[in-house]
Amino acid sequence: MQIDGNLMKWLNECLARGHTPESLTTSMLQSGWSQEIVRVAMAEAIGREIVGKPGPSVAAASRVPEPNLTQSPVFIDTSDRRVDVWTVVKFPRVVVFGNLLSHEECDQLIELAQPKLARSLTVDNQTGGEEVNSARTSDGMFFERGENPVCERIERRLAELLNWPYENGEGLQVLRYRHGAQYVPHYDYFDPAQPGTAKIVQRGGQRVGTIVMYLRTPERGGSTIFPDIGLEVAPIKGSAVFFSYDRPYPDTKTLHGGTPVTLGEKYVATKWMREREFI
Ligand code: PD2
Ligand code: ZN
Repeated sequence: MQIDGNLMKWLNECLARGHTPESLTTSMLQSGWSQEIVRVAMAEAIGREIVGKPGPSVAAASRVPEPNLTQSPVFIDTSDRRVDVWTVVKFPRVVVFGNLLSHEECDQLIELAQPKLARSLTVDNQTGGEEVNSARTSDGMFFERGENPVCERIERRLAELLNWPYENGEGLQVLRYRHGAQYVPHYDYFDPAQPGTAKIVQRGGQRVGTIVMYLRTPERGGSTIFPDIGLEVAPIKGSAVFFSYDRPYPDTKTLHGGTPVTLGEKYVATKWMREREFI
């Protein structure tokens, strides 16, 4: 993000007059500057991120998974597969990959998931338990991390592609969307304001990244949308959309959803990545 020169000049003058970075951050936010601009401008002015009490205004940024995109590669070689880079968005960080999974791997995951597919549950923020959620009309199941050779192979590939430890990944989740099924826009991080979150994040900290891998292409609908940036990703078998969020707040612009499938059936496998080892 490029910060306007006048803003930087004003910020540096205020700092020179003795205003503290913290007080300036607060007053800029109160006067309506976006959190992202304030964060980036302040980091540029003082040469470090402001780390404060976690909260929407000055939340500390976590490290996040990130593919190596230096030199704008057209593909990325992992140990066992050449993955294509289709689309890159800087902020929010979104990368669409092609050829991440072979068609055989997609079919195998669908096959292995069948016995356990049931109406999707989502984490209940109030209790930290799970509940049926009308916002998500797909059917789903979780594999354990490394539950079978195909899961393990894919998870090791993802760890390499996204430069994020295998151990920090949750097990793969497979979702089936039948005709009309959708996933209304949501954030994948756990809301810090909810009472159940403290318990959930004991197992490896917050979620900091997501990759949704498409296992079956529907004929109509079923794209993954990012309403804040007007991005729509077509759910093509073998491809995937990755995005990361360095703090659990909406200013990450990672609101996303799955549009209704209007013809055919869509299957995805989702991998969520945590800050630390997921146990
Ligand atoms: O299937 C999707 O397109 C989708 C959309 C939003 C999946 C998820 N979120 C998810 O698994 O978190
Ligand atoms: Zn999601």
